[in-house]
Amino acid sequence: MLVVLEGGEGVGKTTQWRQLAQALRDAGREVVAVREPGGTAAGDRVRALLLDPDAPLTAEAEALLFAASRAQLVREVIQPALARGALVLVDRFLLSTYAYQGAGRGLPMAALRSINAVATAGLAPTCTVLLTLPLPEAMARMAARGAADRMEREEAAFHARVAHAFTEALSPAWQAAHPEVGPVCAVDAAGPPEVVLARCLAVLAPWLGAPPMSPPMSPLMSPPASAPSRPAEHAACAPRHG
Ligand code: Z5A
Repeated sequence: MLVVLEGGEGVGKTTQWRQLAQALRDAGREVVAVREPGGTAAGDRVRALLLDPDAPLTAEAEALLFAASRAQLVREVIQPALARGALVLVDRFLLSTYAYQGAGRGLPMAALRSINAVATAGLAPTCTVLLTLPLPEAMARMAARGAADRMEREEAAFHARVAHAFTEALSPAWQAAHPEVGPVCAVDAAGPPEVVLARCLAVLAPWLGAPPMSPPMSPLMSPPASAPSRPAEHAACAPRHG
């Protein structure tokens, strides 16, 4: 399984990425948790360049650098981990490129899809969990955190375009037109981290099925009674709140 966590900045995605990895490990799964950009020695150098506020980049160079980091991560980490049966949990993936470089920067989607088909080697996520939070609330979380990187310093209109693109990705029509992104499931990111974690696990339950090892199983890992044993179609992850 390749599980991706997505969302605009300030939604608490990285907090959930850590907690989700731990919850799945506690349930006996081998979890490889990586973040984009980065996750490899080369990718971490690319990440430093991409986030450096003192290194201006053209939109095209930025898109190619994100794709370069992804190409390295897919081949060096993700493919080998999937081949041995591990669950790979990625903090951001292809959908971020579509939202930030496509909607945010205004680069042509056809070009982004083309370079990223090379970067991902055709690998589509099993499921993308999209954390949602009203923009002002997300911005308040970021402001409370302090220092902003190059992307976070973009103007409010840029972040609004990104947020709109993420919302658009939740529509069945958008997902049908972008099969390389796989199913995208919304999770309400409001509330304490442990509540958000429970929502993430509930949304993933149809894919996770039974844990590979016998109990102890966290109550959070219990699939809801109504959850199908496997995802039949994208509608299986209709947005769930509360
Ligand atoms: N990017 C791109 O443009 N194109 C691409 O293809 C890819 C990425 C892959 C990566 O930066 C940047 O690259 C990102 C998109 C772009 N830029 N932006 N802007 P990053 O990895 O450094 O940052 P990030 O991905 O945006 O996430 P983050 O900084 O980790 O923020 P976050 O996802 O919101 O996570 P957080 O650190 O867990 O939470 C933010 C704050 O809220 C923090 O102080 C937490 O303590 C707090 N928090 C977390 N959860 C809660 C709850 N539940 N309640 C209250 N407060 C909370």
